[in-house]
Amino acid sequence: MILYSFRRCPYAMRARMALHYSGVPVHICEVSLKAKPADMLAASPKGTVPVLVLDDGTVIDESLDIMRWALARNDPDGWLAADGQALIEHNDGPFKRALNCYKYADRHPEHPMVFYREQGCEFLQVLETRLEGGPWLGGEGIGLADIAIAPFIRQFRGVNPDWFGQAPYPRVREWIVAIIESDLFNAIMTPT
Ligand SMILES: N[C@@H](CCC(=O)N[C@@H](CS)C(=O)NCC(=O)O)C(=O)O
Repeated sequence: MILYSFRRCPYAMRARMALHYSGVPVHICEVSLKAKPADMLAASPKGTVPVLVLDDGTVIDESLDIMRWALARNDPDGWLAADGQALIEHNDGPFKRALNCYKYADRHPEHPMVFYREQGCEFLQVLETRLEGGPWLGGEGIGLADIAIAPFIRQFRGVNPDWFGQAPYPRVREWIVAIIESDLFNAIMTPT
C-alpha cells in the first residue's frame, strides 16, 4: 500500500496519524506539490494529497475517508466511539477558510489579519467549550475529531505563537500541546 503525502499538509498529517495508530503497514511517498508524481495523478487526477492506493488498486483520496478506512481495520483505543463529525465539518469548512486568510492575510487585503484571526477564534471558542467536558473533544478518550482537527489548530497557532500563548483558550492550548508532543505525532512527522 502506498500513501502519497506531503509532510506539512494538515490533511496528510491526519491520515498518517490514523494509519500509524491502526498499524496498517503503508509506504509513505513524500511528494512535491509543485511536481506531483504521474502515478499519483493517474490514481487520483484531482491532485490533492493524501492519496492512499491499496494493494488491490482501490484509491482513497480524501483524508477523512483514509482515516475511517484505517480505523475500520483496527481501532484499539476506540477513536471511532467519539467521532465528532459536526466539529470536523466546522473545521474543514469555515475554520479552514479563516485559517487560509489568516495565514496569507497579504493575499486577502479586503480585511486586516486580525479580522481573519477573529473568525478563526469562533471555532477555538467552540473547542474551548467542548474541552470543558474533558481533556479530549469527545470527553475522556481521544477520538477521530481530535486527530482530524489538531493539525489545523497547530497551523493556526503557528501563525502567531505569542498571541496564541496568551489567548483566552487555555484548554485548547493544553489539548494541542498534548497532541503535538505525543509519540504518535512525532512518529508521523519524523522523516523515514
Ligand atoms: N479534501 C481533501 C483536501 C486535501 C488538500 O487540499 N491537500 C492540499 C495540501 S495541504 C493539496 O494537496 N493541494 C493541492 C496543491 O497544493 O496542489 C482531503 O481532505 O484530503
